[in-house]
Amino acid sequence: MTLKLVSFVLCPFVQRAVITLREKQVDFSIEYIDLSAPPEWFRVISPLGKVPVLQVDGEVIFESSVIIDYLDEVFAPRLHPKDPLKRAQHKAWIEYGSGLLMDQHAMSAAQDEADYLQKSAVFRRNLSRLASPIGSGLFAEKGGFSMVDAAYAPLFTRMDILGDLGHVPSEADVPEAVSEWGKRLLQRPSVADSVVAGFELEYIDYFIEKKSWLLQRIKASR
Ligand SMILES: N[C@@H](CCC(=O)N[C@@H](CS)C(=O)NCC(=O)O)C(=O)O
Repeated sequence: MTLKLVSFVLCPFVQRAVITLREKQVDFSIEYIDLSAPPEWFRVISPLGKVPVLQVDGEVIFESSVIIDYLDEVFAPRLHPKDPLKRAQHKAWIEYGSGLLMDQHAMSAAQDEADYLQKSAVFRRNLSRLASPIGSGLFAEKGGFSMVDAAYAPLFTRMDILGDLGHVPSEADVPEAVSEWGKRLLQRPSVADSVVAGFELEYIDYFIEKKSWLLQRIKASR
């Protein structure tokens, strides 16, 4: 079976699939495209014009949650919970995590202070809701790592970069259970290996080019 992932170098949704493939030790190739000028072949195969796209022997799958579900069905070890109710709950929280990734992007891309403050409040409010499923043990799985971990790790990769740059939400703003979870995920080799070398700089440059209020401010203060 030949697996090819179509990616944009900074995309957190692609990163979910990369982490899953690394956890399962499955060989795959990856092709990075420029989303601001996508190649014609990508327009043809991607109905939504979005990455990730996974090509399995040339057949196309899109939407990160569908891709990771497929990978979980086909390759061991199983990362979703066996119990159908718990699995459904994890999938629901993975969907919630997709919204959080969008909130995080919106906050980083905000063009002025007022917009930033509004987007950052939404991000922090939505982030704090994670304290409940973490606190109840919903995300704890016997194997130590589950699909919900793979789906949320990209959020923490970006929070970690912003945190290193001195950005809020600081530790004080993030429920402890959430930041502890993030720290644990970032130590996982599959997560550390899920982005390109020099990712941090690419991430910063991307948002500076997009005239991000936050990143420009951080850059100016360094
Ligand atoms: N719901 C999608 C979201 C994917 C997504 O938003 N990808 C972004 C890059 S991170 C994209 O391809 N954007 C291009 C566009 O919207 O035109 C998924 O989970 O795969």
